[in-house]
Formats: sequence, C-alpha cells, structure tokens
Amino acid sequence: MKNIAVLILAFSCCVCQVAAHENYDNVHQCSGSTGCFDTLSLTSISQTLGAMGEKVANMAEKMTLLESKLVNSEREVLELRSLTAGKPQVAFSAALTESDGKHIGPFTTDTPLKYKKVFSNTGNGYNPSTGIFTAPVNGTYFFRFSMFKSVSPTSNSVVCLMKNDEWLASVWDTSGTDSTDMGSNAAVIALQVGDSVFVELQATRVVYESNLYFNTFTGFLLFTA
Ligand SMILES: [Ca+2]
Repeated sequence: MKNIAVLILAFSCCVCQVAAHENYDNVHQCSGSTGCFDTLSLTSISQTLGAMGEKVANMAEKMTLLESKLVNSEREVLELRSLTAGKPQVAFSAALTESDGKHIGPFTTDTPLKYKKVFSNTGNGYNPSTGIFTAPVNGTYFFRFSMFKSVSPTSNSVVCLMKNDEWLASVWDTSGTDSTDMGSNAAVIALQVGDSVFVELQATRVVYESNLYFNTFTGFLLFTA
C-alpha cells in the first residue's frame, strides 16, 4: 500500500509540472494583458486540477479493487495450506524376503504372505510381521502385487489380493516344463479405518523369491473419503 501511495504522489507531481508548463505557455500567449493572464491561468489551473482529481479518484477506485483481490487471494492461500497440511500420508512397498532364492509354501491353509523387505512404510499402515496393511483413514487406495513362479517344485502358484475376507484380484501360474513365470495384478478400492488388505498364498501353492525381489506388495492412499 505504501508503494502505491508513493506512485500516486509521484504521478500527481508530474501532473502539476505539466500544468505549470501549460500555464507558462498561456502567460506568453497573453503577454501585455493582465486580465487575459488571470483568466487563462485560473481556467487552465481549474481544468488541470479537475482532470487530476478525476484521475486520482479512478486510481483510488482501482486500488480498492486490487486490495480486495489481494485479501481474497491471501485467504485462499491460507485455506489451501490448511488442506494440504492436514492430508494424511500413507504409502508402503515391500518385497517378500531378503534371503537368497527359496520357495515359500506349500501350506495346508490359505496364508498371508509376509513381505519382510520393506522399501517404504509412510504412515506405518503396513505390518511386515503379518503381511497385513491396515487402513489408518477412510479413503480410496491403490494396491499392486506381483508373483514369481519357478519351475520347481511342481505345485501351481496362486496368490490373491484380499480385502478382509473378500477376494479382489489374483495371479495364477501352472507348473510344467516351461521356464519361470511372473505375473502381477492391481486394484483401486475404498477402505474404512481398520480394513485389512493383504496378499494371500492359497493352500498347497508355492511362490519363489530371491534377493532380486520378484514378489512385491505395494499400496498407497489416493485420496481421503
Ligand atoms: Ca507356468
């Protein structure tokens, strides 16, 4: 605001200088006649002051408008800051094991896979001891998992992405004489606080993992509900 006031003052000075110059010209045009000088000078000064006053009034109006816009912009910035600052951050990614190549399974029952090599776990929603992610906030989440199958042993590989007791997405590979196989699947789902999401190795099935981290489980919050 101080800067704008200084600009107006400078502008006013310039206008006054122009007015003085115009008065000087009028004086010379009416030289030799005192009445002409007085009339022309007063008329010119009056016209100049009137025009200057109109310009100042216009500038004051624009300043008021700009000040109002500035106040609104500052309020919007504060609102956006409050929204982003309060947004929960939830993201994790993990691989099945750090040990060298080995088969996991078969088990006699459906078993959650425990992805113990944690790459990230912002918000600590994922538990590597159980392999289960628990939603800390209501919202829409993205999940992805991959499965790697070696040629031996002969059991098939079947893993499923689970939401509580509900099957969401699966990857299947049939054993045989082919080489190693790999697949992945993903889902975007709505979760309530406390919902569980995990990858389940089906009974009698196997997967193969090594320190190259073929089997991964990843999830993150897209937006809150
Ligand atoms: Ca196969």
